[in-house]
Amino acid sequence: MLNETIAAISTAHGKGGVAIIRISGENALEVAKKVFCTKSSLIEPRKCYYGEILRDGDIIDTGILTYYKAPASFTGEDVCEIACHGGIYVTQAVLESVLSKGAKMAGAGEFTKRAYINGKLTLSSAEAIGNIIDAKTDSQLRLSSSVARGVLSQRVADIREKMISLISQAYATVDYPDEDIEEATREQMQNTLDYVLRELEALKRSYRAGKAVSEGVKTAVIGKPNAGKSSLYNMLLGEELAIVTDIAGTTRDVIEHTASVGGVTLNLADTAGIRQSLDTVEKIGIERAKEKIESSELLLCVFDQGTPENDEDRFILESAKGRCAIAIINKIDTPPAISEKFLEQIQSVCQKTVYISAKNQSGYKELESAIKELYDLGELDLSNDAIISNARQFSSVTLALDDAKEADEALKFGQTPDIVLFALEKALSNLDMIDARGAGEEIVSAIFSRFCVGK
Ligand SMILES: Nc1nc2c(ncn2[C@@H]2O[C@H](COP(=O)(O)OP(=O)(O)OP(=O)(O)O)[C@@H](O)[C@H]2O)c(=O)[nH]1
Ligand SMILES: [Mg+2]
Repeated sequence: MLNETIAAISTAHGKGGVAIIRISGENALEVAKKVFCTKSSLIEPRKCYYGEILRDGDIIDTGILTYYKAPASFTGEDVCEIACHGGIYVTQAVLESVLSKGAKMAGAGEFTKRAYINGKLTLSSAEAIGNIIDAKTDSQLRLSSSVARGVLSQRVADIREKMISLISQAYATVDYPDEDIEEATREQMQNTLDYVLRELEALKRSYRAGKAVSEGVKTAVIGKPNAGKSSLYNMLLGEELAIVTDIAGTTRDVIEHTASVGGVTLNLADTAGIRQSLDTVEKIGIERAKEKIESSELLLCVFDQGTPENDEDRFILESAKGRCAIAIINKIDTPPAISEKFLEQIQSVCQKTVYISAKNQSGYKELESAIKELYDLGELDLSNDAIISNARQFSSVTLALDDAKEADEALKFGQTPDIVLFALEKALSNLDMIDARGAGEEIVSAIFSRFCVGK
């Protein structure tokens, strides 16, 4: 029930300097006062009070109480936060004391869910708070922090406002079904609709970058034995994670780690060099490498410029056909032996070609730029542009865009206003799913259950 007062430890579980126990709900202050004893008789909002923390009448710690009065709090309800010393046992004891005085243990993400229900956060902002907590790279942090601040919600609200004005214009004409939409109104509607279409298209496009940052791109490093795949893998990860030797066939198992390159999150797999082999273990590794080629979204195809191309190189290039692939011409510190003709073929198959020396760690910047460009990160500002970053938002935008296109056709072909209106209303309800004005309880619960308890 929403009006129950809930409590949880909001800081990380483990030993630390300070821990915070958060209480939210109608009785937050009443519960806090039973546990926290301070000299001031009046607890005012937005002030901190030093005092003693009690459990069963005994002082168990000293700490700070902060009171946020509804609606000016994270959840929009009355909130009290007790900061105590950050030991595992003492924090648990303070929480138990709070629970014994009438608060109920909060579920996963329950504070944030209440903030959403009380209109303090939109659904995409709430989701983004979860992503801030989970962020592992700088660009993930910048993107989720911008969505949490409401940059995306603001853009969606702006498009929504334009759609509502279109709908009200269509309604005004639908009352006179025998008449066509007046020319001046039609023109005005067309202008607004063009704007809506442009904005929805830009949002839809932004998913390529948003997804590449937030979810990451499944990437396989492939090439013939000894091309320098593992050397490149280590260069991208900034660590010697894969074994590098001059023995062809060093890597057998697929090795996987995550790297952030040019802001793009690469879920990187190093693979066995592909060749005809009689060795049982190597053969299994090569099979796995081939499976990785199939299941990856991006291929980093490594070619050794110091050796003439052979069937193994040709197999790699063949695998890259029709795929998203970057050619890495490695070992540029050695005399070139690869043919010009083959280099031309590489360039015509792969979206980008980059020259590097993995051994000397040169060419990283060029590869970074290539990846950045491939995922549109050169054009977008992660901190300030409206970017969609998950499948739920993408599906809403795509559906809304399709409906808006339907409305556009109806308007252009002079259809009756009710047809235009029907398409516009569908577009609006699909767009509204982003910030879930119409999202069902199931979607909302699924989003908040990803959070930890205390958030
Ligand atoms: N000169 C030179 N040697 C390189 C370069 N990159 C890698 N090598 C050398 O090439 C050999 C093979 O490198 P690896 O990174 O193990 O190659 P690999 O493609 O992973 O090889 P397998 O796992 O056997 O398929 C090693 O001796 C590396 O030091 C480079 O840019 N220049
Ligand atoms: Mg290797």
